[in-house]
Amino acid sequence: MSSFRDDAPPSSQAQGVVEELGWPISSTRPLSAKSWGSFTNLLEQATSLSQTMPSDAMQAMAKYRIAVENIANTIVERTADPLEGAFIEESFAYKRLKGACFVGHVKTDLDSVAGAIGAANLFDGLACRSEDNLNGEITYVLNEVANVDVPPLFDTTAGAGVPDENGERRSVCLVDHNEPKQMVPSLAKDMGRIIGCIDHHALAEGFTSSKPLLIDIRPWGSMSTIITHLYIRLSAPISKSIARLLMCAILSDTLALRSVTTTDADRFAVALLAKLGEIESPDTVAKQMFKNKTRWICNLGPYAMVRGDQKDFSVDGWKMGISVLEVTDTAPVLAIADLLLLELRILKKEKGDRSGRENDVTAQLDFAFLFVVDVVKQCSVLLVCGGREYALASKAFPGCEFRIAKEGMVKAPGTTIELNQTLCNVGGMVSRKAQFVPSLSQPLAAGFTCHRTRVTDPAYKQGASGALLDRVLSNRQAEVRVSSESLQLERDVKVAESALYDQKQPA
Ligand SMILES: [Mn+2]
Repeated sequence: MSSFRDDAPPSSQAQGVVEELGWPISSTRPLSAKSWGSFTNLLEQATSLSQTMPSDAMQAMAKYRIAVENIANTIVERTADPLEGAFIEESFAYKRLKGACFVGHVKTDLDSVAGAIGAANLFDGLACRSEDNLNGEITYVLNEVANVDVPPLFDTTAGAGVPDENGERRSVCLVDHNEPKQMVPSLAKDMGRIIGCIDHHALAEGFTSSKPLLIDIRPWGSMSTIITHLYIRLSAPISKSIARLLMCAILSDTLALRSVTTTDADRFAVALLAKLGEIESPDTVAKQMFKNKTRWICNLGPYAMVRGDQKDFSVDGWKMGISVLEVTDTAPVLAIADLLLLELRILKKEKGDRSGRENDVTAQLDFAFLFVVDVVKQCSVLLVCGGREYALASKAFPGCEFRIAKEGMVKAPGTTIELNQTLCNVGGMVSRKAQFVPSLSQPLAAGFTCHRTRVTDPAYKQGASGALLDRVLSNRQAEVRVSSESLQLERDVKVAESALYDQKQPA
């Protein structure tokens, strides 16, 4: 069945597994329809590599070595003399992205920023960042790996958020998101400007348009993989700097190609970009990236740690918020687990905050979860901030061990959860999109009930601690301020804590 095996030279058995899999693609012969046929066989054989190679990035490099060398060599010639396919793509499909403004999602990440820069470079456009603060991973990669400028802020940049000297604003192409909730707020109110979307997320219900858009959404592990693919399809040269930037973004989104969201497209792109970026060990770069991100995350303080990478989901009328912290070491995060649990409780309430007016309980969350992902060991723990969360987590992660989130904690967060239920070890799960959300959604979709009804239910009643916490928050007794010492966002936790924890067990 496999022409790869039938045609294999007899000596191939003696060669290394990588060499064997590479045959008959040659780094000197140009790729042809025939050799791409063998490439398909090569992909089918790929699983046999997993036991023999030390890391996923090394596997990818080995697996695609010959194909990568081939493309790296020919891509320069193709720039001068584009393939017909590239000519057609550029003339017809992608012409409308020329000169556009490219911008990623708020609560931004490396994939969003790198993808915007990569796309703007490809289409002669303007890359913008969606918000002011960039995490430690983004600044590390921009400044120290890729050596590119930090893109300007969308809202204050001429041609992006404000008109340029000719009074004009560019068309916008979204990268790495399509949900209005994740757009720069000024853009979400002005979606008519959007002419394109390059993304790797599920299509959101709220994403509509009055005119047809150019949409390139692929089920790959990173949006920057799609941008890499576009460079190749359009026969465009990939500079060392852009190659490094895109490679880092793919490593970031796929946790160094180890997340379940990783596809062969991502592995191939990393192998190619490492070659073009002259990076010998993507793993070493990834480790540095994750270390910089961890240091940055742990310096944020509990308020920002809970809100930095937080998304809301709704299943069968239940509303849950899921925060994720990806770190190389979970110890410094769990050392402040008590404060994180408190912030999760406050976050649920905060969603109903109507600046000064009475809290809109129906806009609150039913559940708030925080997953602490260990990107080195590729496993996660879940912080469980209350009785509802415990009820759902114990159904969503059956058989997983629950324990106390922080040794020495003395008060459980609420009257319907015990101290030894405040952390759940969910094991080898690491992906919000592919694992956390589906696991938590499943029981909700299957008729979940607990001691409370949905917050949107007219019959919903908060518990005593919830009601008191509401009052504390609306009286601004635990307001968030910038600490003059640490420059972290901080609040008077004592008053919030006593509202939450000092309630008598209901009779
Ligand atoms: Mn992404």
